[in-house]
Amino acid sequence: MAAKRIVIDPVTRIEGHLRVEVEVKDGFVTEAFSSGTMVRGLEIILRGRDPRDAWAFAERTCGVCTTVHALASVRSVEDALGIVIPPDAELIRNLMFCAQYMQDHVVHFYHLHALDWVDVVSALKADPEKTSALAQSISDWPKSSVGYFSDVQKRIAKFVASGQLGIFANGYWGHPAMQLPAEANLLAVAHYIEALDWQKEIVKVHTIFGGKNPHPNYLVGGVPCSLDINQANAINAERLAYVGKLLADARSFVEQVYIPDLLAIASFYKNWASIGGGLKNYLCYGDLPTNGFGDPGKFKFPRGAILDRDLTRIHPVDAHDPQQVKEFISHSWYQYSDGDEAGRNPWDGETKFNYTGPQPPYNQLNVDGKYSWLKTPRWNNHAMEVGPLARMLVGYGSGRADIKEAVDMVLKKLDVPVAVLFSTLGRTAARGIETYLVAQWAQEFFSDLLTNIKNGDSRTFNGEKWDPATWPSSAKGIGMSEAPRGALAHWIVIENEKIANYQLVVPSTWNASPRDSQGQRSAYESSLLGTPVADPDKPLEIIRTIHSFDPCLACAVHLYDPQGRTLNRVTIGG
Ligand code: NFE
Ligand code: MG
Repeated sequence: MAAKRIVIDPVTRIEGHLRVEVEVKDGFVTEAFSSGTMVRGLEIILRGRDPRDAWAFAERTCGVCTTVHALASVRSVEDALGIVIPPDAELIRNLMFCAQYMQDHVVHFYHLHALDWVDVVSALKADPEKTSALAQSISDWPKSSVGYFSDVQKRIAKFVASGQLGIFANGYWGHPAMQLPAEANLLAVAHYIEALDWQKEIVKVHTIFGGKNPHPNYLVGGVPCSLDINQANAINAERLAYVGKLLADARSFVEQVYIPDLLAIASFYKNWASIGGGLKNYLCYGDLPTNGFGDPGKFKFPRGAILDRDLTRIHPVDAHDPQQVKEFISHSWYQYSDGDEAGRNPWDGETKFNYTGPQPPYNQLNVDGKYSWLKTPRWNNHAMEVGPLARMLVGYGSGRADIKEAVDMVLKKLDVPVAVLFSTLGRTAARGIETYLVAQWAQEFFSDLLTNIKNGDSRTFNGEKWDPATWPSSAKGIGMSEAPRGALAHWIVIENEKIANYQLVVPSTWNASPRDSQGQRSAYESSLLGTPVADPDKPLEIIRTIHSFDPCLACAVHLYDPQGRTLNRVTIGG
């Protein structure tokens, strides 16, 4: 049989604009291409601005990972100027980070990814009594009565009967790759609805410490809030108690709803433990410092790289070595002043558009030339996967006891070996495992914060270098983080108190990028090879693997055209 090209554009239940093209032959994917079809422009907007203001612009890269670019930005300036933030500021940043993870990962699992595995229409056939028994067999979560599931089922029935599935429209219902029993489908749909409600609570941690969500406030040198348990206008005893309650409730939801659902659903999809592995290399900058960002040995998420899936060897990562991270553009709609073949370290990065497509035959990407708005980052010339799976593998390989215990707990419950992690299922499981850890770590950070306050330390800001007159005439820095979707870093060059260059290299850029100049595929393209496709008109299996990365193309492209011109008109031919 001849290869058939499938175009998915736009991929939905993601953030931003992603096009995926695959060749399918004899029921399997034989070739894959990933393209970011939108262009924005934060690098250009940031040039010439005060570095202390950069976070407020950079944070608008994305409303999904709504804090991470602000964090990377303030860290880049702190790194350039040698600013060390007070311990309480570090703890508050960590608490905001943890709140972000819990919200982002739960929303991804239920609202962006679950419907690839859960058949909403099948839930109508479920027996509420059996659903209740199933719910009670996997968790102590109180909302598990027969009446509760029967009510949820009636709500779904109303949607379906009206012919307007609303938020559930256009799913691949009844697809042969849907493998859950009706009762598991009903349980998951009930929790889809509960999670919608829950996620708006946990982000209140951001509103308390950062004034608002999305896009809470940040500050170079610390955090923009003051701690005083007795003051009405500060983070006082009442606000802190509220944070404590939010964190405890979040942990209950993660432990009693998210993790049991993940395990229950995964147990029916173990065949996905050998699909979608893709690249064999994983990269983490590490995050959640406990002794300042200068001491990565004490991060909760360790730093390091894995090559060729060898978990016995964690390679050191030093982003400050300009040879290690480079961005290539041979297949991206940009140009470099010294030619498009060699990579550039982001400190010397350039952002010049060079839109060349579409080319004949117009209905498919010009994959021999430029075909994406994403640049292609490489670590020591290796294509790397970043994200929850990379973090759990680097943690596991580093012998970190808490990470190992959590990973082993999940593997044991599913009765599968560690090698299953290298897959679509493993990627989705890793996201749940790290959420489980983060929910615990958040409570540790919170208790450390209370201890510091009790001991009389309420400093949240180091203003020693606030005045630009104290800065050197030129300085360079990197602000690293582990965003929910993976390794994130902002590279900043400061000249005469202003930003001379600013480059963001974000998780979805690593994972979703086009080939590099040597033709190496990045993570999405690589992971799709070999994927079975039962029905080319309903490419559910492709969506499963792409969604397992939790794509965010808004983050990945972070460029826009300042004149608002049409830069990309993609024609999809019939
Ligand atoms: Ni817009 Fe983001 C995250 C960043 S991109 S979601 O997490 O950075 O992958
Ligand atoms: Mg960039």
